[in-house]
Amino acid sequence: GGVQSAKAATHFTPSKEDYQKVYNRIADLVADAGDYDDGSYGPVLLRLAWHSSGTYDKESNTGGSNYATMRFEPESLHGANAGLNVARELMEKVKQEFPWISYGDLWTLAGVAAIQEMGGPKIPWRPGRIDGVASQATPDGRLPDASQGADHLRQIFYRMGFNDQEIVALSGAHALGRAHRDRSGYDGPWTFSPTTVTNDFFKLLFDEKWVWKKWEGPKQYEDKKTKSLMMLPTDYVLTQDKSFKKHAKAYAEDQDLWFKDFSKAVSRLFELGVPTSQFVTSEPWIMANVDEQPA
Ligand code: ZEM
Repeated sequence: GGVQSAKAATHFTPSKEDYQKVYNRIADLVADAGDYDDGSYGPVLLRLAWHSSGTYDKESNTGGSNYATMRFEPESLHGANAGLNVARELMEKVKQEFPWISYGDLWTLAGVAAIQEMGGPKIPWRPGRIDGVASQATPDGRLPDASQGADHLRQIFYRMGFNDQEIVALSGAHALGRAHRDRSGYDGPWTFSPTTVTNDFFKLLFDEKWVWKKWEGPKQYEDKKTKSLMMLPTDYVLTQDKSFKKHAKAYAEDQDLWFKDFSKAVSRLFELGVPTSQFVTSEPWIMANVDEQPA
C-alpha cells in the first residue's frame, strides 16, 4: 500500500550495476598494493571474507557473514583475526565511497573480487547482509586452529555445515598469500605463485617432501628441496586422513574440478548466517571481472 511505496521512493535501491561498481573499486585496490606482501591485497581480503563467515554455528544459527561483527571488540582482537585490520581499513575506503553497502556485503564481495581477479573461478554472490551490533559478535575459538589435526578440522567445519569434500576444497585457498610471523606466528607462502589462484597447493602437498621446520616458531612444515614454502599441520593432514586424502588427490590431478567445487563451497561459505529472506535475489549473481568490461 501507500506506506510501502513511500518507503521505496525515499530509499536508494542499488542494482546489480551499483554492486559491480563496488566490485570494480575493490579490484582497483587489490591490484594497487605497491610493496605490500607479494604485491596484492587479494589474499588478505579473502582471509577477511572467510573469517567473517567462518564463525557460523548451525545449531544456534549464530555467527557468519550477516552482521560483520569483526568490526567490534573483542572479535576484532581475537588471535585468529590478527592482521585483518589491514583488510578492514582498506575496505573502509570503499565504504566511504559507497556508504549504502553493508559491511557484510562489502567484505564478502571483496572475497569474490579477490578470487576472480587473481584468476580463480567465478563465485556466485548476492547482496542482502545487514550491519549488526556488538552484542551479535561471536565468542573466540570458532575459527580453526592450525596446530591441530583432522578431528579438529571436522569439528569446526561440520559446525558450519560443511562435509569432508568441502573442507578439502576450501583449504585450497592456501594457494594464495602467506603466513606472517607477527600475525599467526607461522611464516611463509604455500606456493610459488601466491597471488594467482591455482591448484598448486594440492599439487605441492603430494609432489614435495615435507619436513618439520627447525626453528623457534610454532610447528610447521617446510619443503625439503627449497625450504621456501610452508604447510600448516592442518594442511598436511589433508594427505594423511584417508577421506581428506581422496579429495586432495583428486584436486591435485584436476584443477577444473577444484575450481568448480571451490566456487560452490566459497559461495555457500559467504552466505552462512544470512537469512534467505534478506537476499535481494533468489538467483545469485555472477559479477564481471575487470577485464571483461569495456575499458
Ligand atoms: Zn587460512 N590461514 N586457514 N584459509 N588463509 C592463513 C592464511 C590465509 C587456516 C589458518 O590457520 C591460516 C582457510 C582455512 C584455514 C586464507 C584463506 C583461507 C594463516 C596465516 C593461517 C595460520 C595468517 C597470517 O599469519 O597472516 C586454517 C587452520 C584453516 C583450516 C582449514 C579457508 C577456508 C580460506 C578461504 C576460503 C588466505 C587467503 C590466507 C593468506 C592471508 C594473507 O594475508 O596472505
